[in-house]
Amino acid sequence: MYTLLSGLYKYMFRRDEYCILILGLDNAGKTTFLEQTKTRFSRNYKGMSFSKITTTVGLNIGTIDVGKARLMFWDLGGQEELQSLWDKYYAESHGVIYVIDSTDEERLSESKRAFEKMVTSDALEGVPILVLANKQDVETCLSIPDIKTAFSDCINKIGKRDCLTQACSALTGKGVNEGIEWMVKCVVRNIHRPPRQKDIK
Ligand SMILES: Nc1nc2c(ncn2[C@@H]2O[C@H](COP(=O)(O)OP(=O)(O)O)[C@@H](O)[C@H]2O)c(=O)[nH]1
Ligand SMILES: [Mg+2]
Repeated sequence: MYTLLSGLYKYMFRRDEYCILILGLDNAGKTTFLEQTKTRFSRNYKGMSFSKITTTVGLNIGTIDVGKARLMFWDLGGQEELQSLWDKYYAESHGVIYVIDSTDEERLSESKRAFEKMVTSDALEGVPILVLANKQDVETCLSIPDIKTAFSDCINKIGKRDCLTQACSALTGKGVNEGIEWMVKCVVRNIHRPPRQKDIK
């Protein structure tokens, strides 16, 4: 009887776990996005003040539950010397959130290069990518069409995977729920697909 009940309990409260990487150049707003996400999706989470967020040197982690899915976020440092560490996490990840600073036109091509490198990595084949055009609360920011144009020659490298460009403000929270809900839908759907090449090896 105990086994039956504990089995039922485990079944009812079981959550599938998914690892989501948060990538992008330093200062794009990755850590602010993670804090905003935790504040919105974790009932009792008392986030740190957004103004207290400082440069990420190592890695920030965070977990949220959405329905039956548990998302574990890894917010990796975006400075050039830390970008070489990103691919150490690729094989474990189910989704990528790539954050772009829409106010920084000067570094847009640098961001595109980092995106291109990430998206062509074999270890990420088929993994859904949410591109966040962040800082849309700033009036003078680049629009979604501007950003899509700047990234247009990456489109054929994205392949058949799910990819969405979402306007967002990590600071005000605009677009955050939409982005997370889209990601949940994609990773949950993917778990029922045949395994990725790297899982077969
Ligand atoms: N206006 C505005 N500023 C933002 C937004 N997101 C982040 N920032 C600011 O951008 C700076 C870098 O943010 P941070 O989260 O540390 O970036 P990270 O290096 O990618 O983790 C900080 O001063 C943030 O307050 C946003 O949506 N709008
Ligand atoms: Mg950071």
